[in-house]
Amino acid sequence: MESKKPFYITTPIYYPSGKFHIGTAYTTVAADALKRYKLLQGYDAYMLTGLDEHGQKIETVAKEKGKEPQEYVDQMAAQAKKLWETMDIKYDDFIRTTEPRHEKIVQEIFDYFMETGDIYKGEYEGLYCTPCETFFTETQLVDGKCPDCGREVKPMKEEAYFFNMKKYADRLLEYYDSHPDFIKPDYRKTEMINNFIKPGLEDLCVSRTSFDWGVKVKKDPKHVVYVWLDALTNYITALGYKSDDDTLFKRYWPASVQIVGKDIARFHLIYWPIFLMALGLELPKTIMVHNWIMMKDGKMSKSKGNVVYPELLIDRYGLDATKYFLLRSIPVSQDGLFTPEEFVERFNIDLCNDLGNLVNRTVGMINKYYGGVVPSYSGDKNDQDKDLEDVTLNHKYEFENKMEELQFSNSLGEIWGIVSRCNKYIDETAPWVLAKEENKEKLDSAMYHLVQSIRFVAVLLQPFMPETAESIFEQLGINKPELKEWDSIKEYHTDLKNAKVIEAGKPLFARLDKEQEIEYIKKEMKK
Ligand code: ME8
Repeated sequence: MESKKPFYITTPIYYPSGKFHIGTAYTTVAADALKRYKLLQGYDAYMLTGLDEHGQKIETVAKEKGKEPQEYVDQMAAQAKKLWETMDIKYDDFIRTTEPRHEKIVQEIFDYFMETGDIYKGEYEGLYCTPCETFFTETQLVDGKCPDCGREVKPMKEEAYFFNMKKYADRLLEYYDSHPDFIKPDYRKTEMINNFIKPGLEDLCVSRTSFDWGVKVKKDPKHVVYVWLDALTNYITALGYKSDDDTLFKRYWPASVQIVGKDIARFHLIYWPIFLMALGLELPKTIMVHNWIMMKDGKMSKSKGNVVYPELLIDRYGLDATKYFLLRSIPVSQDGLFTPEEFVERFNIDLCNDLGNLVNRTVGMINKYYGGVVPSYSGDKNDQDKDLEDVTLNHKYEFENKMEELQFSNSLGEIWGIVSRCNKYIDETAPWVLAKEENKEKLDSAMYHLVQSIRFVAVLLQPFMPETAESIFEQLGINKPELKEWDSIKEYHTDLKNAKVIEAGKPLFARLDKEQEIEYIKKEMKK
């Protein structure tokens, strides 16, 4: 294990303020796919997720439910872990900000910043949005409301500690400049510079006295640490930073990829790197900001009755189809849209027609013409075969590039590029005609090439749709582990000797009745 290169991936830690919907699940599903991809490539990939359990918002929600905050977050933590288990998320650690291992280090970090002078005492007067736990100035408001969530803000004044952000603004800009991979996609960097840094970075208020559900400032316990300073440090406290055992920190920090949604980009692209600079630590290699999954009528919200929970889709359509839709639906440059129509359409077209039929037809033909045994290949390829080889390798190459850019939807698009080319290849070669003409050489080559290209599809699909990938391997009779590995698709040709497809191919996905399923999803959403 030590010889493998470490690759540390984090998701944001979620607010346990309610049940997670498909939008919130997105970040974690994406991180999980990235982790599986890096494992496939031979990295020692380590993934962290968890819960952001402090702050006024959580205190209020707990009260509304008639519970003590700790009792409430304990219950929510169990619920979150259960969802990740249902979704087969392979996280390595689940941090909760109420754990002593985290709270103790947050206090030490706060003390340290007081000692270095990065944190100083002052008085805060401003407009506060409770759900977002953020102060705003008049000019930052949109129509007099919170620019992030659109809710009412109220005037508040309190003695508070501040973090000297201004001091670091130039260093941050220089860092952005000299580290082109730090922010992905690139346009988020421009947003940060133009919207927040250039207009002048304000010092950040990092303590509160108006409530006490949080980490107490050790030297001034009527203050609790601002929930964002508390929360952001989870990425290092989970690794044992400043603790008696910092083995994980030494191994995995700096993070390779930190994935966050667009609403929390500012906290991760400005405050987080500045806190790290102030601690004298290295910055993460890449922070990836993704767009959101939206509904036709805007954001998902209980009050609108337009919320889709992952369980609804998983129970009826399976985990892989749900993951596929999530990862396929958010483009790099804009929000993705969930509609029941689009979900059912993608299921029927991408999964049943394109992928499912391809595997099914191929297995069927090998059974029919070869009694199930994949024919060997004489090496005498024609133009169609050569083209299929080139297109397959090219999509694989592009897949790698897109994964490097953390463009999950486009990466899946590359896999489907191979799928479409295979379907076209079947039409072009018309194996049933070759069989009739007894053109054995060409038929051998066609079946062999289809199996190889579908094998590429299955290898590349493993991080995203592991069950489907396994089912494809099984149907093609590819049992040898080395034929499922990343290295096995370095080159097109591999030894398929003894591969025997299953006797009766099973459809990977059963076609949905469009009208009926759209109705079903709509009805369940209203519940
Ligand atoms: O922000 N589509 O937690 P959170 C895609 N506790 N992603 C979405 C989404 C949607 N419709 N709705 C939410 C917090 N998300 C903080 C993080 S980290 C130190 C602290 C994403 O529970 C959102 O962008 O509000 C974020 O990445 C994640 O869900 C958790 O959001």
